[in-house]
Amino acid sequence: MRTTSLRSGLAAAMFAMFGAVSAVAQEAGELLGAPVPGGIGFQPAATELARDLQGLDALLNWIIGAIVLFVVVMIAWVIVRHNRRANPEPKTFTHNTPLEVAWTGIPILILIVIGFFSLPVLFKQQEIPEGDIYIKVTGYQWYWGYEYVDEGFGFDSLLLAREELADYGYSDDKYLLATDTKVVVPVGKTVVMGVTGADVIHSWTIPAFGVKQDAVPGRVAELWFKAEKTGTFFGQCSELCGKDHAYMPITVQVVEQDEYDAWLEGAKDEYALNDTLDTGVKFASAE
Ligand SMILES: [Cu+2]
Repeated sequence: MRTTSLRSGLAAAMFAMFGAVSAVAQEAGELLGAPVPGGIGFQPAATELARDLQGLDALLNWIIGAIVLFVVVMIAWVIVRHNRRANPEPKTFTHNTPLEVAWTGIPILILIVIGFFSLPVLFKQQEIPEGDIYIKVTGYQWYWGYEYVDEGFGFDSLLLAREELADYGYSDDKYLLATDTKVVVPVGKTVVMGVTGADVIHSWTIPAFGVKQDAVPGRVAELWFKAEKTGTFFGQCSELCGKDHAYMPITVQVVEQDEYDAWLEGAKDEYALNDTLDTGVKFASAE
């Protein structure tokens, strides 16, 4: 559809403009999706989805900044020009039709502009494409379980204690981020995850991928991502789920396709469930 491509083209141009700062940070930083001490921005984007939503965030910040500036200037103007000394005889009118039309119409226009850029980002996240790999992820109190539904294996993924980090090749600052097993996916492939909860509501996220999905018992909600760079990416449960909510991190490793194939062979043996595995997972997008 022509309007769609025009719209996404415009959106891309805006994101290129406002997203420039994060793109620079991306090249300077290491290719890891992890929080950094003192960091206040986003983690470097590792997917198109993350780039889009960071661009949208930048756009909204410009709009918010302009509105705040405008209001501050008006307040200052009122303070200086309309105080009792400067303006001893105040006017007493109560209506001003052009002004009322303006303060109704301009906010509507601003909202339309925001919607014009935000809805394509939302739809891109929510319209689940056909996946190359389907993974079911289940939130438990308090760890995550993963099933590679087409491969017939699955495993649980638990927090690494501080003293275990070095054994698994993580530095000390990855405490509360690193897990014993990790989700391994190939770079440049579409991964569709079916997210559910076994007990209470959890939430699965990888900030660098721009994905976050509540894990609700009795439902399989889907998210998708296509990682553009190899590396290790961390997330944490993002829905308060009980006393160990802070201790159920998420680790995803993105590798080249041949490394993935090799990992898959080993994982099938190591994590085999059984031959008649039927996880009962229904991916709506795969039907
Ligand atoms: Cu939680």
